[in-house]
Amino acid sequence: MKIREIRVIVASPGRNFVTVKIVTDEGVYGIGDATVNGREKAVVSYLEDHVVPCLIDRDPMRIEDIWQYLYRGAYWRRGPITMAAISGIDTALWDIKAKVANMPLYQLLGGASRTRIMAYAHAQGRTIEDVAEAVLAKKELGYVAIRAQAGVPGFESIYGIGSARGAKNSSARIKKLPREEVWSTSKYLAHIPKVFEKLRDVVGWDMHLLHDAHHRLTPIEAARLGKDLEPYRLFWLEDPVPAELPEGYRTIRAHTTTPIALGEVFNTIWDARVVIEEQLIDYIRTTSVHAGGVTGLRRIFDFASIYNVRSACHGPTDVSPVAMGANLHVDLWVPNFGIQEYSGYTEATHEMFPHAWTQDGGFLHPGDAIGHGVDIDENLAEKYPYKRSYLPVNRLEDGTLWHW
Ligand code: EZ4
Ligand code: CO
Repeated sequence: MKIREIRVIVASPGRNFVTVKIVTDEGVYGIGDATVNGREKAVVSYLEDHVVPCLIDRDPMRIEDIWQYLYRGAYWRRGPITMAAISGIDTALWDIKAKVANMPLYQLLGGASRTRIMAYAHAQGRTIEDVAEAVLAKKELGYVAIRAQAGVPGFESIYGIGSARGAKNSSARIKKLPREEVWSTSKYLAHIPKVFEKLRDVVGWDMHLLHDAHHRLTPIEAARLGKDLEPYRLFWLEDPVPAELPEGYRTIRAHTTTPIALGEVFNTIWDARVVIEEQLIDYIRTTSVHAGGVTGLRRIFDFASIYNVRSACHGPTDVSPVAMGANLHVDLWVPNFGIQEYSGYTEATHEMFPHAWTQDGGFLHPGDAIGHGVDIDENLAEKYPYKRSYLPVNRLEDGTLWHW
């Protein structure tokens, strides 16, 4: 079997997605997600100009060799663009291999370790009352785990939410440039424990509550927040500090028993090595589209398993239904499964990516279709052309650029 053609499909059914389709000379094809939110075209060029020509006529069964060829062979290793391109190719190749084997992908990985996959939903609101209402609405849908994000009094945007109507910088809106938000760590730290006090009053204790600090704190601030949140028994505190300096997590760990989740922006096992090896985190958030596909994810999760770190694939709206499907196959197999993020998709997105994976209340399942079970409707994709779009940027009250 040979790779005959690789198409890179860009479409925006509500948001931009980059999808790789690998077609073989025997007619079998596979698809993979290669989306990097806000930098989509860079991955398209990486694939079309540099990767695709190298793969035509290769044997699609040699997934590991192709992974190594694209990783080591580029000389310039790691990074989100390179790794999203590798991820798209890798996921499509696993789809092909599973189709050839006539099995759902999770069977190739070692089979199911569980019957269903616990997912967590997002709930957010500007006021504490609004968050409480949003959490109750998700509970009503059957979720047993919910991430709660609240507005901080005095600020317009609910931080960390890409789609929120945020700070008014209308010129940026007109030119379609990144929206700018305003942030104060001290106001946030004073407010957020009150949010979780209220949430425990409202939903009780039989519900996993999560919170995402979205990389905005320093280690000692995160340690303080973790301590202040201990009475509310969070499932986790996510991304408290940017992890370019992973040693900073030692400070957090030394001070609080609030579990820590990290890694949605990680691309490789090396990004995750220190925090896993030193047991500084409890959940590793790498996802198939950004961490090297099924091959990369499996390697990271196996490594994490020996350090009592559990899987928690990133699953926001910008991780396409294709990567979600691949994640769910890994989730069903992975022995050290923790949880799967699921923030849902627009109707148009579900239609454009017909998928075998299913949702039942707060639980997901990859389905039993052969391959990873997700497809792309290329005719529909043509109706949703690419639209330039950015994540917001964030500034302190004095104008200093901060982490979004
Ligand atoms: O901001 O996916 O946990 N989820 C998140 C996401 C990220 C976006 C970035 O593209 O933090 O909402
Ligand atoms: Co996050």
